[in-house]
Amino acid sequence: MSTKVLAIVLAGGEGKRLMPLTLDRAKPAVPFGGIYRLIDFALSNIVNSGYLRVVVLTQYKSHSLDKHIAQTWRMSSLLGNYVAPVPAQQRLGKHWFRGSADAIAQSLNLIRDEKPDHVLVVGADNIYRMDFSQMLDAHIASGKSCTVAAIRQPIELSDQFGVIETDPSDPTTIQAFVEKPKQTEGLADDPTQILASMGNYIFDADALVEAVTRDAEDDDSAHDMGGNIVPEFVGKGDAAVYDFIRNDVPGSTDRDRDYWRDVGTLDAFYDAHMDLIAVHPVFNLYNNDWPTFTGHRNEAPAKFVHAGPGRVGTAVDSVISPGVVISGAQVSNSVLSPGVRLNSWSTVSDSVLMDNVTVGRHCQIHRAIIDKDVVVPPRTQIGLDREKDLARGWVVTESGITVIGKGTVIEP
Ligand code: ADQ
Repeated sequence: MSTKVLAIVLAGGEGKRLMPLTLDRAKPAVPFGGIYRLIDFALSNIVNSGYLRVVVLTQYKSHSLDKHIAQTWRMSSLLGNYVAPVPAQQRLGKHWFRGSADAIAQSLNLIRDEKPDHVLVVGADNIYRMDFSQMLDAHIASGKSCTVAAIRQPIELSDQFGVIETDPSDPTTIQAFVEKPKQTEGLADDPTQILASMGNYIFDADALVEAVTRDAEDDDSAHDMGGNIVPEFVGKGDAAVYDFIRNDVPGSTDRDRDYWRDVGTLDAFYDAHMDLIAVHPVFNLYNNDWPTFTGHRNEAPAKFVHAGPGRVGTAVDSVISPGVVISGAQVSNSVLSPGVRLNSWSTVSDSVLMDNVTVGRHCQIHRAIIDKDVVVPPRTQIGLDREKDLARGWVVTESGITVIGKGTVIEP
């Protein structure tokens, strides 16, 4: 059935828990996987699903996000297709976006102009592959006005997700939806798990416009999609659930077909990188049937240099981007972004190095995330001694990953 779809990407999140990576960029603009930004995964899913009219709602420190979208996601306007970043419009008063529903309320003119039958609303901070056209088919078949995509998650994480309870006599209908509950019960067939909202929704356009308009006038509302809008549809018996594991994306394997990661914390962000470099990756970047698009700088190929006796430049079990030069240094289990330079007698293991990080001679870097443009002076140790790293002002996560913010000047 042919239906007109407008896709809205919610990209205004502040990403406090990803500090210092979000110190001067919005969370969806955080680099991921060597050459991507987080938002590339949501946008690639949308365009691979065949939806080419896309608005990206931004607000917080959106400069590098806007730049990335303008440079990478320019589309041929010949057919009226676009990916357009839209900052908070302040159409409803002089505030920026409050919650995510307010972001949509302030941009309702976009829906009125485009006149879609359905609106796909997705978050911008998750790593996964999904064909939204299959979700749309299920949405239409359900006869409901709202469909929420869902995946099972460990019950300990229930306070990070919208938790869905389905109707036992009609498992596609959502009976209850609680946003980030402190305590909840597990699923009947597995008490260790909950059914979590993925933060992706499809609405009948008219019903969405009506709901966010009403919500905007409610001073008691937090104006949040998960906290306010979805529960309202659920309360009317008008919300369906779409089970993500039914989604079958071209080219996916048994290992990665139901991969979905919320990379809201530094540890989750780090773990998702390690998923990429596993020998049999649980998330396969090399699926050309469902490509992840991004912008490339014009970079020379990666180069590995034998710099002298005992100074062989190598990398194993690693993802190495163009423009990297590994000269007499050893890299393992790591992800290196474009322009990284490593010098002799240094080792980098279990780490993520972003664009243009330069590492001098005789350095040891282990279990670290180093943001763009950091210069690591010779003989520096990072990630070997938690207390020393903290004393130098770096962030060390609960699981012991040392994180160094963009452009940090490291004293020799
Ligand atoms: P969270 O991700 O915690 O939970 P939220 O902080 O609202 O919810 O972020 C959702 C998306 O909206 C993100 O992509 C964020 O960048 C964006 N966003 C937030 N505020 C915005 C604003 N004012 N303007 C524009 N964009 C904004 C959500 C759901 C849960 C679900 C999880 C799954 O609320 O129910 O389980 O996602 O990750």
